[in-house]
Amino acid sequence: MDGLVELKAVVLKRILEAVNQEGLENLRVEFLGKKGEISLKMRELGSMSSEDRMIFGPLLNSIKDEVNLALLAKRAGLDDLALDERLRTEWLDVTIPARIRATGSIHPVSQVIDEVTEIFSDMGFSVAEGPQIESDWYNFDALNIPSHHPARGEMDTFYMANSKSANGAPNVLRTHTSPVQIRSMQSLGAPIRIICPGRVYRADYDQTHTPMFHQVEGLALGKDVSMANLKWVLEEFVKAFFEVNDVELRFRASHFPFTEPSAEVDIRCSWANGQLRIGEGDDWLEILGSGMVHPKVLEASGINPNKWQGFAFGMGIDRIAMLKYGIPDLRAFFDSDLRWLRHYGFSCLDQPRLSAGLSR
Ligand code: 2NL
Repeated sequence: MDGLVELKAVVLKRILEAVNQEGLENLRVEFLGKKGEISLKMRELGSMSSEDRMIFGPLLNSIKDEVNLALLAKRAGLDDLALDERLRTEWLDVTIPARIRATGSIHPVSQVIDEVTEIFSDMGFSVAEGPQIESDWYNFDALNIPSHHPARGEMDTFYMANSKSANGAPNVLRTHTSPVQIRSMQSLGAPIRIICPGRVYRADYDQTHTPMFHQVEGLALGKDVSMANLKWVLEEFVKAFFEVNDVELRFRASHFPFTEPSAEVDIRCSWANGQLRIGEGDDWLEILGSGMVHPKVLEASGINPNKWQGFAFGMGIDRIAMLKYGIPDLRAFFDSDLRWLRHYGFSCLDQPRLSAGLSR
């Protein structure tokens, strides 16, 4: 156990002289690691006489503590030096203009769905959604369109090659969102007030048709819900959506298999220099189809037609988006052209809010 004091002096001196954290760590291992010089000496205490241990034990411990303290102090000192060096050499020019970041925009279809949802929510309608691949029962039979019915042919239905429903008939891409309403009537029963916005599909492609487009249908059932309620709801909707105080609706007798009676609804408008004005003028603009839900449709949906009645309507979202925002070409809706999206898209902050200015 000779030379402990000298050993301590050597270790402390070398710690003081260390120039970086790595050198310091090497010193720690050299003296205090498992096979370090000081650690080995600690181990020798075990084979000493108790008198010797009384002397060397405390001495070794104090040396170990001192060395540890020196290591800590030096480590902190080296950290400070490293920080000073970084502060001296690293710098940041906070006056450089920020890089321009790409921002997305809200597609007019999404914007209009949000607007329609806001307006109908205010009148007590909830939003329902459902599958885009449907059985022919939900898409046709439940809506009083049996398999021989000409409406099946007129709909330009897409049939799924690899997907069959329970009765063996091929599934279809839904041609309207009505199946969502059938499903909602089955699960929620009556009374009910819902709108169903979503994608629909028909094999048709020209200037005014795309094979995928968007529809919103509405349904209200109660004990005494009538065409009068339909008229009020649609008037309120048109006024809020087109932001006009007054509007005149024209109900034209029509025919759909799923409503009886049925009406197509036009709104009074004018087209002056290619600019659409709602609520004034001598023109009429067709915006939707509607009617009282056919008793057979209620029955198919598990609702007693002797107890409940109500109205339904359907309109094209893409079409009313084009009308409201003056978008000339339907096909551009689905081209994903960034220039088009920047021009016709909406800011995420441009949220439709009835309370904030839509005139009613
Ligand atoms: C149109 C016509 C319409 C409906 C959709 C409907 C749904 C159920 C029951 C009864 Cl579940 N009717 N929907 C009713 C009338 C017309 O859409 O020309 N849409 C663009």
